[in-house]
Amino acid sequence: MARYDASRHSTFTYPNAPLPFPPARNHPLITSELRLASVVSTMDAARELATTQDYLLVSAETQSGGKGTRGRAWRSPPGNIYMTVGIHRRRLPAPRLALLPLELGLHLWEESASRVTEEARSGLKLKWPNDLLYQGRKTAGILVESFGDYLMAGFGINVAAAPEVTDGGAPAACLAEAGIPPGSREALVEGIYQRIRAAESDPESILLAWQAKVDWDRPVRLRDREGSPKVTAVSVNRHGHLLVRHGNGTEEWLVSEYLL
Ligand code: BT5
Repeated sequence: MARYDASRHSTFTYPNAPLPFPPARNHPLITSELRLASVVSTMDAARELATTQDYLLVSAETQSGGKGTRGRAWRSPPGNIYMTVGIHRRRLPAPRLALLPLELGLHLWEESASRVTEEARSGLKLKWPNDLLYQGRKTAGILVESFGDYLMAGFGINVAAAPEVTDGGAPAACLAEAGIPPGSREALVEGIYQRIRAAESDPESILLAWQAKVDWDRPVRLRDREGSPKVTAVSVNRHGHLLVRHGNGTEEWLVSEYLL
């Protein structure tokens, strides 16, 4: 079994990575933030805000056309978090870019876990590449889109409400069930945004931290494959790809696949 083992990959060499990483400290960080009441999707609003900033943040109270991956809809009632963080490519050297989905999931886990009750914390897990689950039910999802010089990372986090899922997706949960105090929304938004801006973690520590937050025993389904086959996650590599084992014992690396 080949779960990621830091001792076997102790040196990460990315000869083509733009330097410096993180960018020089004397380079001022240029950012923009926008808080909105209601939008169609914070992904679209973020595109309008993007100019040349290093990072930008758009958040909204509700969305009328929230988007998931592959054209799926993201249900967006009030009380939850809908935010998009834009990251300029100059802040995304190759090693960070490769593991960005896992890095984003980790920020989400850290900020959520630090606010729920101690007993609930062990029920919070990540699912590849970056869903947050509480007791096995989907609590948050992240959509990453490319737009010009930016990668736009959209976070939908069920804080107060777990909407009913009627399109064949997994059932939802919300952080209120895990005891997050009312009124935590803004701090959670800000916490995730700060973590993304301050991220300095090296690939190795991202992989190790990420692995520790996954429920490896939980079988997952490949939602977009015929018959939604059930697979078991085996390991993750340093490109952020996931190795899964099928029922017949064959193994396959997933690069980008939706798991139910
Ligand atoms: C995701 O897609 O998980 C990415 C969701 C990203 C939403 C954020 S909100 C802020 C920003 N603006 C946007 O317009 N989008 C981003 P995916 O893995 O494809 O999951 C979508 C599936 O999750 C749906 O097909 C449903 O089955 C289920 N679902 C929909 N709404 C949900 C919710 N609120 N909670 C849990 N599951 C939900």
